[in-house]
Amino acid sequence: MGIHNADVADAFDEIGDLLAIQGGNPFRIRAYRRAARIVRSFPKELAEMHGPEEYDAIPGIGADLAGKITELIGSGRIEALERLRREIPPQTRELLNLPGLGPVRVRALMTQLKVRNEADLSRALAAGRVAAVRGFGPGLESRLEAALARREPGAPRRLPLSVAAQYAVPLREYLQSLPGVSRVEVAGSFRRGRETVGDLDILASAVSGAKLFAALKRYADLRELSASGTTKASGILRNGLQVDVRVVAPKSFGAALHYFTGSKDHNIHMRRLAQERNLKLSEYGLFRGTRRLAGETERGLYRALGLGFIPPELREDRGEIEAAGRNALPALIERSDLEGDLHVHTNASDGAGTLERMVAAARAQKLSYIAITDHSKHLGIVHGLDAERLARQGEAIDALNEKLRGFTILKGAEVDILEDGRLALPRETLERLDLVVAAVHDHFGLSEAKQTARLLRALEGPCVSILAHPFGRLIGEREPYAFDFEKVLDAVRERGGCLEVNGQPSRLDLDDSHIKAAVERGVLLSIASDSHSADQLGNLDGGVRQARRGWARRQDVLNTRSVSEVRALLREH
Ligand code: DGT
Ligand code: CA
Ligand code: CA
Repeated sequence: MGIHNADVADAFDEIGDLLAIQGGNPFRIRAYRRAARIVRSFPKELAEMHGPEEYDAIPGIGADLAGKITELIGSGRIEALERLRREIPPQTRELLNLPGLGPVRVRALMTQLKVRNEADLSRALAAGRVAAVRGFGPGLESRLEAALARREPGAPRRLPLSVAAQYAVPLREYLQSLPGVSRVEVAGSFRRGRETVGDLDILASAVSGAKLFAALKRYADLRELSASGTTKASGILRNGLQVDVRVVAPKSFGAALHYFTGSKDHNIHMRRLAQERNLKLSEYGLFRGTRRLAGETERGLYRALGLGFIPPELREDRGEIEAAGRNALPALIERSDLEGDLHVHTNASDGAGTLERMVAAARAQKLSYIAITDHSKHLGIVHGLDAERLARQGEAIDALNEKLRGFTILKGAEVDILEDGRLALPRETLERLDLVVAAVHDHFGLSEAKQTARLLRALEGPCVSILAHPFGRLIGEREPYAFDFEKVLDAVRERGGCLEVNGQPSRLDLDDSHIKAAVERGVLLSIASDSHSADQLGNLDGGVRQARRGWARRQDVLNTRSVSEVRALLREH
């Protein structure tokens, strides 16, 4: 049985939740949550590494957690988690799935109202006792009532794209390697690069559907499979992800790939377009009467409708079909367009790699510059830099730049935006840097008006070049904070600044629709890896995918420019 990083992360999250329900040590709880986040987006499969010492070397994973990872990979279970599960009944744990209920609130319900399951909660709500519990207001009360009313047990959850990929990629490779299988594609939201995926839609071209399904039944990560006939099967992977598999004839492969890539809205619009031309579009092809005009390839299908090829990332019916009709599709940015990365950490703050190591990793990614942007000294960050240490890092960068050929390190910092919008480092310090990446790392719960004022104050000062992860969300974990995006866009544009598309798999922040809005307003983007170790430079791929979903072209992205152009733009700014 293969244990994937997502399984380790889920186990750590669950331990964190259960400890919190028990009122456990906040530092331990935080350590588990942090480890879960790190592991979930860790670019290498832990199961393929060499045990505890290597896990221990990952920043954020201590000896204790390294041991737990080893235990889970070796035995399929973590004894400490099993014990917690015995101590807290499953019905109580399920309360965590309700909106607004985290472990702290579940604990409050348990200790103050003796609520242990949904039935208890319904009774407490009906009796009007919940609003009186600390941290529960009337808003939350009515959300809980609504959620309990429409509750479907075991409702499916969406997985982050990066997690789904850990299952989808090996599954595709497995199917592709079977004899008699000529082509396999993962379609659906996965192919469109949506940040979360509801299920996997797999298309295959094979000599025998029956043989393919028989082989699929033997796939280790599959929990169950039900095939109906020889063209359709549905299964559930061990992590609960549903997989729909269809076997299609080569002459229909393009049409099927188009249909099952979606989105549904894109498909409906395309079908209407076909109808207007007295054609019929289906997953089997494009037809006039019974004559097949296209179907073997997607390109042929679009061409037969008078359209250029629409990249899957654009297929959301947000104007891409009209644009294709006017021959005005954007030439979307590609990974190879990136020349540098303007948000990289080292072990001077909370990263794992030395300066030299991060440079080597960036060169391996075919970049020609990076900006080192370690954290400013502020709460929450243990090793944040003050003016003094930042100056010393600057000297080290100068020295290394002397030695480097064909590569440049820019001096930067990731500076906290304080609650009132001031920056955590003084202006004189920041002015000595090549660029300043500013970010919100606390006080997420301010009102929209206050959060907007905070951001505007930071952006309107002379220092900030790039606003990092502008919404502060963590996918599936933390909602974006509230602020007036339009006002922030205007402020950034006026000052010639830049908004970040953070490529960390749990962030992907800006999201696609906000990227599109920024591009339409002519606001420059910085696609950044926000690397905390050498292997995280690969986050740039996810950032590029998200930027493509937001219609971004090469010219919309600052770090497609050469280092001298970037320097000139930053100076102007
Ligand atoms: P997901 O799985 O929720 O992340 O999103 P999708 O887009 O993968 O949706 P899914 O798995 O329900 O269906 C896969 C594709 O099949 C979808 O993108 C478009 C196509 N499709 C599904 N239902 C319909 C439909 O009712 N009409 C049309 N035209 N296409 C559909
Ligand atoms: Ca799907
Ligand atoms: Ca599906």
